[in-house]
Amino acid sequence: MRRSRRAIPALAFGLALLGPAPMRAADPEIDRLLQSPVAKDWVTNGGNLTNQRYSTLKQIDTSNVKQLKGAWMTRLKGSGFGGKYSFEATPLVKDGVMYVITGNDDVFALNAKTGEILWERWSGIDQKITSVCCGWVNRGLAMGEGMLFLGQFDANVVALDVKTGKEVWRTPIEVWQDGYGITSAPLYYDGIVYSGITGGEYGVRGRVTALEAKTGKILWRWYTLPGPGEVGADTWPTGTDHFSRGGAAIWNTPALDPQLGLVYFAVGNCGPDYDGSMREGDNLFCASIVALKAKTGEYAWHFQQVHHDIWDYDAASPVVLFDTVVNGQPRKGIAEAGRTGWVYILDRTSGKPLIGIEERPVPQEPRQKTAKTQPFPIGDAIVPQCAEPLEGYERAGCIFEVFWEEPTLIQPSGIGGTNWSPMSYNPDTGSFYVPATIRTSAFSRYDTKFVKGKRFDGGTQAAPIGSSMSGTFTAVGGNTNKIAWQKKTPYRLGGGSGSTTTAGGIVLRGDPGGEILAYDAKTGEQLWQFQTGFGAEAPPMVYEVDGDEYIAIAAGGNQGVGSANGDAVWAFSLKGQLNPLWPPPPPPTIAGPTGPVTEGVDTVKIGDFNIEYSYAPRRARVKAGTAVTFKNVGDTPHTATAFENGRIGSWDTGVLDSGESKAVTFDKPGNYYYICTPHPWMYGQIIVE
Ligand SMILES: [Cu+2]
Repeated sequence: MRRSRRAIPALAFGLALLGPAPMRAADPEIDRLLQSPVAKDWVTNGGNLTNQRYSTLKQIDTSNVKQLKGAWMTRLKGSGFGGKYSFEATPLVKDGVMYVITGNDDVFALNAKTGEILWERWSGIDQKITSVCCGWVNRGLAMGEGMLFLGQFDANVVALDVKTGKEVWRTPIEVWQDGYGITSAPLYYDGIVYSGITGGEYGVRGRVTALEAKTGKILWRWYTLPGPGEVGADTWPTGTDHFSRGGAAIWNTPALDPQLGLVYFAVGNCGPDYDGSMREGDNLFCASIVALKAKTGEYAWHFQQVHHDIWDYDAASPVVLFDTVVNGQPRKGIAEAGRTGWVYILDRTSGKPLIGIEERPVPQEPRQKTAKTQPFPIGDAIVPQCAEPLEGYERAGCIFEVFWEEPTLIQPSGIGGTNWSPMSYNPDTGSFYVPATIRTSAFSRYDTKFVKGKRFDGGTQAAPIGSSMSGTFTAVGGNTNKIAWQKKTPYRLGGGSGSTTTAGGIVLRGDPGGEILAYDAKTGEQLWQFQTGFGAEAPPMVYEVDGDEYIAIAAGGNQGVGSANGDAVWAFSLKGQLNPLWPPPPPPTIAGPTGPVTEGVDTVKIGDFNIEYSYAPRRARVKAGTAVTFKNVGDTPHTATAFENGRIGSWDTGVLDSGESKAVTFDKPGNYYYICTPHPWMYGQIIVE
């Protein structure tokens, strides 16, 4: 019997007891580190193949963490510094060298002890790429066989020489002009590089691509939208070609279980995002967790979190593998934190719920072809799942509330719950540490037509003007799905940031306000905070050099949250001498246009000052009869679209490509709010006297 009593204490080591790497491994050392509990080195985005973000280092612990100070801070020469970028990458460390990638796909190697830049590789990437849905961001690197691997905005996977940063190979997965891109960290294991792809808002066909690490040759690809006759094809209307443009992007790095031979990943929303009318059926494999055979890409199992998604409820956070005990039985788990506000916990051998997930009837809207039931995990949601009624809005509801063209308030919004932020898992406490966003959206659907390479979203969802936005940070029991402790946070945590935890009993996270914080993993007591001076919107990581433990975090802000831009990497240790910086301007906590009202304006620039997702001025006062020209001086297509208590488009510039402009005449005195429909976190206001 394998399930002996002795197996249970060994679970504390997570996946430590997985089988050895095959003899023919291309990089036995990296494969061994990837399969082992994380210690001195951190060699892949999620720490190791589990994505647990758990380090066994314990020099820094609950008793001394408050003594931490900065060991070094390095500015990355302005790379990825600006309003269109986010800095969400987890640095990697191997043998005293740190590797980090910025929002401009530029890679830097640093001395992990001193912060000195050893080499740099500037991507030279086209700044006019238009297939960027949600800010310029790169979530991290992978390494193996003497190379670093990265995905780029132009949909290329690239390998660099780890010693010099020189390009070794480059493989185009698709072209960005057709709506594709890559923002996720790849995963390397056993000679293969696995990469996701973006474009869920651009009518693409999502997929995982496996490349031969040595050459960049494509070994296999698995489409997240089944073609005719393939598994899941019957969840789409027959006789349509929706499989070629239904989205289902992959936003984050996979996990892999070598013993089971499976690679796991989460799949994003369907396209068009908010219009289900032309895609009757459950729409696999949108908003799902999927397992494939790691060598061949053959389908193994799937679990769909949201059937026939019309709320933009992507599964966008990385999946986490963990071992636990349920009802006295050792179980192999997999979990993912969703935008719905639930953590989905499954058996990773079968894809069946580990604790229980019930199909329950939900509200229906025949025009949207809504699914009859939706999965409700047993346990606790980590954000409120009902919208508060609001003056001016006639319709408000809870999760899975339906909508058509009438604006409808729903919470969590599709930009709520846990978005891209990774959670961590601590085998000592048995808890996940989950960052999340509390935000209500006014959803509405409108007509959309598929044009290759253009937005294909069929509606929008903006937070009502004046509504509050905040966050939660929650410990969730891995074998209960119940809240162990929860902190309310002033800023939204679900879209950037992420958490990391250690055998020292601490859990770490960055904050949009600029701080890195440490909590007691067991109790949630806050033990330490340190101001980095920039939006601290990347997951922390932990490593060791010359016997000293360090905690590192990239601090460069997040355009979706509106936190302060930067280009810094900080490392902290018990011997550190550097003090905190002054706090940067805080991100907004109330939805709507901010800043002073500019008088007598006749032009509003969109994307000015390299702040791609912004109007300048955001607020303007004009005389009745003024023609206001909206001019797109940014790189990405934008709109200025009337937003009146959630109602869209009583006036509208339509889509303005880079360089285009359109004038709108405001005849009647009043207060005119507007948004950009593809980027509904952009707000503007015209006050007409
Ligand atoms: Cu926009």
